[in-house]
Amino acid sequence: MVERVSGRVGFEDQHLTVRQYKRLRELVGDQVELVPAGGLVEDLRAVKEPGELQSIREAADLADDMYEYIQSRGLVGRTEREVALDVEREMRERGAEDPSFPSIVASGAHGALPHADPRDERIAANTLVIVDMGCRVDGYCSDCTRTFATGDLEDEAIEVYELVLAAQQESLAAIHAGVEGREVDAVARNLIDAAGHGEHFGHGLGHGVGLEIHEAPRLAQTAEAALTSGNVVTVEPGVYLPGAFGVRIEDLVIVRDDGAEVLSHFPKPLITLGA
Ligand SMILES: [Mn+2]
Repeated sequence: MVERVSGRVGFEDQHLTVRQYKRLRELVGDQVELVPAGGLVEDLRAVKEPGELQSIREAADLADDMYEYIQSRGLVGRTEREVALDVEREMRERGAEDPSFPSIVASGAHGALPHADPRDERIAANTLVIVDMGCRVDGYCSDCTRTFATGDLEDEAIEVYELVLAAQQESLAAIHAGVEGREVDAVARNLIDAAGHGEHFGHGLGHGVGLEIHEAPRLAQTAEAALTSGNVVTVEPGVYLPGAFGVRIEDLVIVRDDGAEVLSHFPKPLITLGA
């Protein structure tokens, strides 16, 4: 028998089903006001405690190690799926609970799809390959993207790579507690716009990372919330040329009062990997 009480009770309105809500409504009785409070926990979660930061740091370190592993194994001649499965097996061997999301390995024109699934296609020489993956450690996610070359590239691919790298570094430098998410997004977007690729950067600059791979806060054109010390966000501009190639470079960072502490350490200048 549930004791009848009065007052206000917050409930999680983003995931609670209608059926569960009706059951809750019955259980708490008429004297209780149910208040949608789905953003409450996410807002609390957006500022990480030291123990949470330690887990995220370990997850980011493991992702760094995975990029070194990819570098040691080469890309040319392997299928995208082979590379993705190999890295996911290896991260588990080294202590990850899981990948923090299905790994993306996308070569050539397939890289122009920001959320590409790895295919049973062999990776060719002389193209670009986007690798976007993360590891889960103690329940906490990491997220990192690097774009590799597999040989000689056309000038346009090199120019786009340098543009994305500049946008990534300049927007990283714009991060500190107090800046709005949309202001950081604008730093990268303005640079990419000015180079004539505004229409080829079709997603937000970044997102919060924690227990979930996508959580608060956002770095996007509509993100008015100011960043807070202890937020953990990605910074991941991309340029995608349909039918040709894509470039994305992503670091995971902790927002601090005076800047961004970058947790992703794998080098960002263009690296060429052979077989
Ligand atoms: Mn990401």
